[in-house]
Amino acid sequence: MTKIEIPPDHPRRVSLETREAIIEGHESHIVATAGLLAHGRGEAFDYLIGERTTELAATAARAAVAALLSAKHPVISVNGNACSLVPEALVELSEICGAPLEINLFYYMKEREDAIKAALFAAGAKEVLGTKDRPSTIIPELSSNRRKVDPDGIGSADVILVPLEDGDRTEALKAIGKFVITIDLNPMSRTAVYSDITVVDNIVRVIPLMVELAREMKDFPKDTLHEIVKNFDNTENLDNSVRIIMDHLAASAIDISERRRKFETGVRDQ
Ligand code: PTJ
Repeated sequence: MTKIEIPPDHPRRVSLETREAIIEGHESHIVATAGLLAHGRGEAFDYLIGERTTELAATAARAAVAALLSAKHPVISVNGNACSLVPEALVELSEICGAPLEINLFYYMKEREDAIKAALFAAGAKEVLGTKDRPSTIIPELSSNRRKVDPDGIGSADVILVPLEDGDRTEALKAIGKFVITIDLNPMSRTAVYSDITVVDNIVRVIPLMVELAREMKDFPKDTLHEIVKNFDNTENLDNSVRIIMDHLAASAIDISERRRKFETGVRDQ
């Protein structure tokens, strides 16, 4: 398929470019077909939060970075969508936090694993866990493909970052005592609700932000990092994230007549 040129002044350029990245990822076997649908659901929620990193999300991202930096054995789990959208930022975050990258796929296919591994190495990764040539161990609480994990990665991790997850795995990881951080644009998803820290934001914006935060916080004393994690309240975070969506919807409804008026006078919006 030929890549379309998105005009620089297109009002929805960022969103369209992100779509292109996901489509390309699908064509090169990184992204599962279901990953395209998952992305569409994410886009809809992103629209509802105003396609921006809210203050709440920035606070959650800070707590997430504090948890990764203060962990004994942190791991970053990588699926097709995350790899296609933010490969370089994932590698950087992994390096600063000393958190190995582990491929863990719901829709497992050897060609997808190979494509993701190649993309991570091309993005600068020196090591990738969770591949077929490595030992594996089983999470008994889980029946999907994701039950196979790397003993040097998720198998022995205390803190795991699982961007864009399915609820079953988060539930299983919690059942075996892991501290789970997720990034999910839907604050009502099972993953969002079961996790210890949920960053309600688009991975495209927030993984680069987490890289910046990790650089800034990497020399913080452990006590300070633990304190940041302890003071974070995920229930409050999720309640307020849903409220942001409701407020945004209410404001958008009021705004419709104004947008129609502007459109009629030739002013474009998003
Ligand atoms: O690569 P695989 O085989 O491991 O499969 C990955 C997918 C994403 C297909 C799989 O994990 C899946 O089916 O996920 P779900 O259950 O559809 O959940 C995905 C969640 O991520 C949904 O709640 C979406 O709203 C959210 N989401 C989608 N795109 C983004 C996102 N959250 C943050 N940033 C995004 N860009």
